[in-house]
Amino acid sequence: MTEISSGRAAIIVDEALVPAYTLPDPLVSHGQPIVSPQEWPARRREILRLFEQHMYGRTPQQQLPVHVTSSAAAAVFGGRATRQEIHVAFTDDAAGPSMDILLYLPVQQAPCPLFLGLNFNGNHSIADDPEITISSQWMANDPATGSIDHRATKASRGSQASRWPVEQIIGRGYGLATIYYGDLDPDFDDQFQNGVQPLFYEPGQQQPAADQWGAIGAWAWGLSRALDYFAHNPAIDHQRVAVLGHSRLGKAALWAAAQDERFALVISNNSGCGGAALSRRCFGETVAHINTTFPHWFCKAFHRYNHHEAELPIDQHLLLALIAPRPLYVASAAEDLWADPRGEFLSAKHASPVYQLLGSEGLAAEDMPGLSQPIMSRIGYHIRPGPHDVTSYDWQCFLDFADRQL
Ligand code: GTR
Repeated sequence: MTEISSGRAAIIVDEALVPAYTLPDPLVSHGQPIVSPQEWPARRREILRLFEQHMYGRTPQQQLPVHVTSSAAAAVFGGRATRQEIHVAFTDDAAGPSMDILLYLPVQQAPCPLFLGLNFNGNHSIADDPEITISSQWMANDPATGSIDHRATKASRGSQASRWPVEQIIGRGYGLATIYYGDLDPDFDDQFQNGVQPLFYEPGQQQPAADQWGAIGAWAWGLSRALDYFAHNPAIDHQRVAVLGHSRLGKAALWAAAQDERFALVISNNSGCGGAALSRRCFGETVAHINTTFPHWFCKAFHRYNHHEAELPIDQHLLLALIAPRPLYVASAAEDLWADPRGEFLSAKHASPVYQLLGSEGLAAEDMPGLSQPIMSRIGYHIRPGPHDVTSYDWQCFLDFADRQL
């Protein structure tokens, strides 16, 4: 065991210490091999149920009485794009749970493809633009001041701009939509009293049952509600929406696309444990670490796998297989050992047989590529130098991948 950084539990960061493991086969159901594409939808449903029951929890299917209001579209970037704020209220109560979509669209004739992703610090943090409403939601801390008064200040405008190269995205012909993840469920353990979960409680219910959704489920649900809205906006090609996310929000993006097949392309950036990385490797963050530090992220049933990864009926290559045959890109960072880059690569590789069954190429690599040598097959992958983050190099690869695959 090696201590990776102070304040974090001791973790395995040495390949030699990875335990021997056997992964569940995506193409075997109840001992029977899946040999034709026609058999995949039933196997897909079975895998999805397993993720619901044992890991992320079930997402409610009831439709809410959504109310959408939009600000006027303002011209930005010298008239090359518009910026708009879309308020989506989930109930008839204007003060009830809601989300705000910050939407940038290139000015063009045809409906445009779009990247959609949740952000960590409020929509106002992605660009230094005084016209963007400052989030009034609960915030873990203000990235600009380090203040933990749990509300954002003006100083945090644009504090996350390096992760959101809006002008570059627009220049490549894509729109960008982002939502503060705390609109859907503020990221702390309050036994699910705030956020969208209570909207779905049965009479007398106080919190989700052991197999019902946690925070990641709620964040993923919000991504699908954004997609509902895109289908009503004629400027957006809602059949070409790429959903992406970094870290915990990468986990949410993968889970959203696994459940909702309307997402045309998925990008996981450094999503790690509970995202793209294989749980059974126990490399970096483990199931026990994540459930202890973030008891509200997954369903309660997942906690029984703390230190018992081998008993999981699923592993994360099966989550990636649920995306098939849609394009999927997995991005790792070399210094981000907590997220297990090799585990992310192997997961993509072991999802490939499902892509191949469906007539697509999967990941066109047997071994992990070198640094900054992106693989751009139907499942794409790169590992770049540097720490846990979203960099302009990552975006360059995401845009190149979308150009090829969307
Ligand atoms: C870490 C967590 C990771 C990852 C990360 C993030 O503390 O252990 O699973 O989600 O946070 O979201 O930045």
